[in-house]
Formats: sequence, structure tokens, C-alpha cells
Amino acid sequence: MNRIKIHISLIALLISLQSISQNPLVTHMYTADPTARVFNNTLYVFPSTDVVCEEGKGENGFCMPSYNVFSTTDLSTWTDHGKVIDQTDVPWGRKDGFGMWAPDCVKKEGMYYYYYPAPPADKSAFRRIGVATATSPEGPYTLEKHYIEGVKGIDPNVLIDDDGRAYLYYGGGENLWVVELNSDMISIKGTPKVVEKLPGKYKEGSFVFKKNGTYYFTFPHAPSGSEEISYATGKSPLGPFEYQGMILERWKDNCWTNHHSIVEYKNQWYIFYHHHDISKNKHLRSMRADSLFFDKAGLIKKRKATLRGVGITKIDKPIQMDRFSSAHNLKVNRLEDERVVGWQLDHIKPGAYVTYNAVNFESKKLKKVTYRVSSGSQGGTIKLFLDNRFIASTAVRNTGSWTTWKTVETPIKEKIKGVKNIKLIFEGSGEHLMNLDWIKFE
Ligand code: FUB
Repeated sequence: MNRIKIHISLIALLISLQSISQNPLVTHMYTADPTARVFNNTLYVFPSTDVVCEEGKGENGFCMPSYNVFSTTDLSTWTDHGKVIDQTDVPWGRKDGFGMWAPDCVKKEGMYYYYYPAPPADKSAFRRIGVATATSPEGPYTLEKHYIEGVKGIDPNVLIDDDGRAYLYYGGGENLWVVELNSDMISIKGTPKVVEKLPGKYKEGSFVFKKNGTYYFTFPHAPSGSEEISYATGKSPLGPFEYQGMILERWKDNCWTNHHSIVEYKNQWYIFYHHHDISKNKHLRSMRADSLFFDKAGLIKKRKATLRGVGITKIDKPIQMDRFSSAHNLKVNRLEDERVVGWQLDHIKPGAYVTYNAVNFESKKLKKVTYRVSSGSQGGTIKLFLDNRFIASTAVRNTGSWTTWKTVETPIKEKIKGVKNIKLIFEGSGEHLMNLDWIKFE
């Protein structure tokens, strides 16, 4: 992604990031712990909010005062419905606790139930879990006067089973817990049970969903270093669950947490999660999404987190290839161009490739493809494929140096219509062929 160095405003950044449909999903505020839900054919996301901590506020470095709600129908354009709950609204909560951690929202019989953790004013626990109700996912929400009795913990998640019974999962630490909710959705039946047979060490953020009769108990945990997202499966919402392995690997940088949700929307499964993309500060996170796939046996395919994300990209602007869906035998680094701030693909070896999914070519007649490249070596060839069909070959020669950028173009003779996946294969000989900034279709 490139940004003009001068005269850049926050508003301009917001508009450009939203309109190119990449990760992170929104950039005008920090959003963590995204729970995605589909209500009325619209995909809603219920994240928590990270803000910069004032001296002495918050816990563990997190300052989380409130909740906003977001929605989309195309995974590209996001609507921020604004703040729906603030810590000062919580009847039983500390008004300056800054501990409104990961929430969830479910729908039952036309009513939306929003579950959130907060530090209680009575100091009876680190976090209690409260419920707020509304007749629309966007609110306004009415907050229950008391927290759920008998529950102490963070990260509430609710599964409503096909028979209408609802289960609350929560907890952070060595154990995660489950308890059935009464039909009022605001009190529990019996006592919470530890979810058994999960791997040891720190766990939190459980998210349970059901697919083809199997319950998927998914959770971030930290066997070593930072959190990876893993899962177990079972035949009952109360377990036992059998550990199946990792879905998303841990961050290799200093973003210690991850927290996710998994949802099917318009026949595609997605994982929503967070990273500290914009801030590089582990307490100021931004929500992301990527597609998720299952194998024939119903197991979740391990996937890589991408900056490409899930939105559909239009061809009205250059496509920054550093935000790829997948890549091989190349690196991403800050753009070596004194006029622009951004990132470049470099160290591109013969046989390297990069893919960028879901580009909408609509039904416009294409005339040419243009690349912005530099090369301090003999150069090479870029072969363009759309949905694995060869489209055009473009020769890139030495541009004078690795920091001398030029555009090269090739006419397109094929008729291209609709949403396609781009693949570029780099051919040539020698150690490194070229650097690539963007690709543009006209
Ligand atoms: O966002 C605060 C806490 O960090 C969440 O409740 C955890 O799941 C972790 O993401």
C-alpha cells in the first residue's frame, strides 16, 4: 500500500484504505477481538475498542472503554454504527475501569443479546459478564442491571444450538468454561464446567460454532510465545472436545494477543481476528479478516494471515501487490522511493510468484496492464494469469538501479469480465530479477 508522503490527512487514509478492501478492515479507530455474526443477510462485527492509555488507567496495558458495531454486505465497504455501549453505561461496572474486553452478540426470537465483560464496581472478580438487549444489532441497547450471577471471567461467547438451547463459553487462564444459559439468556442453568481435554497453558477467547452436526471449539492459546488460534471438535456443545490443531499461527512480532471469530457469509467461511497493523503497539489493535476453508473430512485448513483480506478490489486504481493473498520466493520491504511512502516486492527470484484474489474487472473493455518496477540487474519477465489463465507477458529491463522506478505496459487482447484472481509469475535468470510496486489495469 502506498501513501503520498506530503499533505496526507487521516481522512484521506481512511477513505483509501476502506475503498481498496484490504486488511485491516477499518482504520479510523482501533478495533480488537472481532466477533462476526450474520443477521438479516448482513455481516455484523462486534469488536472491542482499544484507545491510548492515560497514565494509571486500564489493565495489562489495555485501555478499552466502549464498544462500536460495524456492518457490511460486501466485505469491502464497512459502516461504523458508532458507539453502542460505554463503560459509564454499565450499571454494575467500574466507570473508569477501561476493561471492556472481547464481546459477543447473538439473536434469539427477534431480540439481540450483547454479552460483554467489565470490571465490577463491587470488586468481586477481575471481570464479570453483563448482558444488554436490543431489537436491532445496531442498538440502542438496554443494559441489564446486574451481571450474570455465578460467572467470573472474560471473553463471553454464546452458541444457540438448533434446539434453541444456549450455551455461554468464557474464561481466560489455564481453563476455559462452559455453562448452559436459561431461556431468559441472562442467567445460567447449574454451575459452569471446565472445558476438558484442551492443551495446557494460557487460553482465552473461545468461539464455538456448529457445522454439519460437529461443534467446533476454537480458541487462542499460548503454548509458547504469543497466541496461536487452535481448535477442537466434539459432538455436544458441552464437550468433550478432541484437539485438532492450529488454524492461525502466532504472530512473530510483538503483538501478543490474537482473538477471532468464524462465520459463514454468502457461502464462504471467514475468520476474523486482530493484529497491531497500524500502531505496531500490542495494545492498539486493528481487526482483520481472511477466508477459511474446510477439508472433505470437515477439518479446518490451517491458513496464513494476510494483508490482502477479503474485500473485492476494484480496478479503478493501481493494486499494491505487497498486500498479496500468497507469495513465494520474494520479500516485502519499505518502498525505496523518496517521493512515496509504501511497500515494494523485492528479492524476486526466478520462479517467484505472487497472487492477489478477488479483483472485480466488471465488464469494461481492458486495453493494457501496467506495472511499476525497478531493476538493478538484467530484469526478467512478468507473466500475468487471471484465474490461472495466461493473459500477457511483460518484459522488464534494467531501469538504472533498484531505486529507479519506471512503468512498463503490455496490451491485453483477452476479454476479461467479473471477479478474478491475479497471479504473477516472475521468470528470468540470475539472483534477483526486479522490484514491483503496483499493477494497474486500464
Ligand atoms: O482485548 C483484551 C483481551 O485481549 C481479550 O479479552 C482477549 O481475548 C485478548 O484479545
